[in-house]
Amino acid sequence: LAPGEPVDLDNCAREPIHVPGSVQPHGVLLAVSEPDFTVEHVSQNVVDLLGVQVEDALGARLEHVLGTEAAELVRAHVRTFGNLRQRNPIVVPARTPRGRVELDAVLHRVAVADRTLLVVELEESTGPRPFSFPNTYQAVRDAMERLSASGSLTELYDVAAQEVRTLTGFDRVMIYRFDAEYNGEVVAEARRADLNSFLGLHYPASDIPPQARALYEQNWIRLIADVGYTPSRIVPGLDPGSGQPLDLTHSVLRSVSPIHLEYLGNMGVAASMSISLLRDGRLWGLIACHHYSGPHHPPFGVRAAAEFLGSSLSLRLVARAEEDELQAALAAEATLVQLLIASRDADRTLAEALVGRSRSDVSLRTLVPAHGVVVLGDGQRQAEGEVPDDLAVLTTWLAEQATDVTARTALADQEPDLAATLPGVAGLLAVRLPEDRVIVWFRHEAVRDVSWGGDPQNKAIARREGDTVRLSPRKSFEKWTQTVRGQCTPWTPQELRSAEDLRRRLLETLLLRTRWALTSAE
Ligand code: BLA
Repeated sequence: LAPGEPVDLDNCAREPIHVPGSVQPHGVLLAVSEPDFTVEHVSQNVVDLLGVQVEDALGARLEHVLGTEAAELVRAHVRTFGNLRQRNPIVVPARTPRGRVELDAVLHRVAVADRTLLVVELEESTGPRPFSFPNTYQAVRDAMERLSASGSLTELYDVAAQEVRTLTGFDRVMIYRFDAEYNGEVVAEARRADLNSFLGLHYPASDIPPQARALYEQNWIRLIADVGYTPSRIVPGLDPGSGQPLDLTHSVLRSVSPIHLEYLGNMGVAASMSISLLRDGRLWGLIACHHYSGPHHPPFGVRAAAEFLGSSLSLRLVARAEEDELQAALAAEATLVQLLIASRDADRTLAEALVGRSRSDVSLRTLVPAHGVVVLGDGQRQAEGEVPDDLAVLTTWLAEQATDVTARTALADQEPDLAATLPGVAGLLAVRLPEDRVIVWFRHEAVRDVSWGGDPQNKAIARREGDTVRLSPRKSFEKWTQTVRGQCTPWTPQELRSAEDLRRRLLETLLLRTRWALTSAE
């Protein structure tokens, strides 16, 4: 940290979480060269799991560390499959200080300077029930059936939370959905009966910084089996050739940010897992899982099944969202056509034709719901609903705007001088047409309460220690209710598109009207 550099949440965003230099100690990481399988990096806990000293492992062949049978299985697997990550895990027998055990070997390749290393991560695969394969398979099949049968969006979320909880055995499973600014909301929850509910709670974007979200778009699942763990260092820390640390983006044992561990500790969480929910490759939410009673370690196969449910949920939600968007677009188009027909009434001005009881039974407020709408032009004012009396400042302001369609949702905040002249108006959507014609929709304030899981203003506690920064997450997650005032219900993307479409197509109407005027003048 440079002297004078501010200590704030940007420091969070700069933590390089993909290269922590260590792993969680519930498994062992080995990075080997190909094709000879010489161990180039190993996590220090190799001695605990396999009874092999770090110095004996480094530079040795994989068979010396894992035994011939396990190494051969890895070798055969790597020879057979191109996309290793889609074929995980392979079960290998290994000699350990506690005798022969079955381990899950999870494989992927990582680029190191001009070559790649094969990363082998080993975890004990024998979990207690309900983690056996037949149970997992049944659970996934049942879960898929229930997902398919669920009707509404809410039901879809609920079923997904419930099914992931059944599968993984976490105390609490939440569907966490981001808004456009990456603040999040718990939209569904399945939990142990004695726990209090987090449903409906909001959390600020800074709880999951941007580089973490970017990593979660690449690697779709992460487990923190024991929040109180001591990281196991990877030796050597830097690749001797390139001087670079091992990139753990796709590692399943990656040690997580200490700030986040503190956050979970403050929340009373003993183990955590989250699964990415994606739309077109972008993160739209997470399935977030908590365990409170102690460490929790569902084996890789169960995590993979949960990840699979997560991607099915994403696909279903995308399909549903697209269907909803299509319906809204079709409805808007039907309204627009009627408005355009009305606008071509040669006996009336544009304002009269669009507002007032025209031949059509739709109005501008069918296209864009609002408390009031006004059309100005040809020296006229035609209003419907609640429209302020004095629009002089508004028309001047609109004429100065850079774009022909302008939207505001918090007018008093965004344009205080203008807002002062428009009593009762919190938001507006305006369309500018040639010759000072305008269409403006007005919305009142929509007061709403937002429940936060802790005061979002109290984001982080940051302090400087010499030339480093110590950041701590907030300590309190007590429900904190914020009353949002001064804002209207947001203009939806469809409503904004409708305004754009209306403008574009009214330009044709106006052209027609000019021709009529010329013809009748002749
Ligand atoms: C990561 N923060 C995360 C993750 C979640 C949350 C789900 C993903 C890792 C995981 O699965 O545990 C946040 N967890 C939540 C939220 C809920 C929950 C909102 O259960 C709600 C119920 N966090 C901070 C601050 C910083 C920060 C101030 O509060 C930065 C200074 C950082 N959060 C942070 C980092 C990660 C993270 C760095 C990445 C952890 C990693 O993957 O290494």
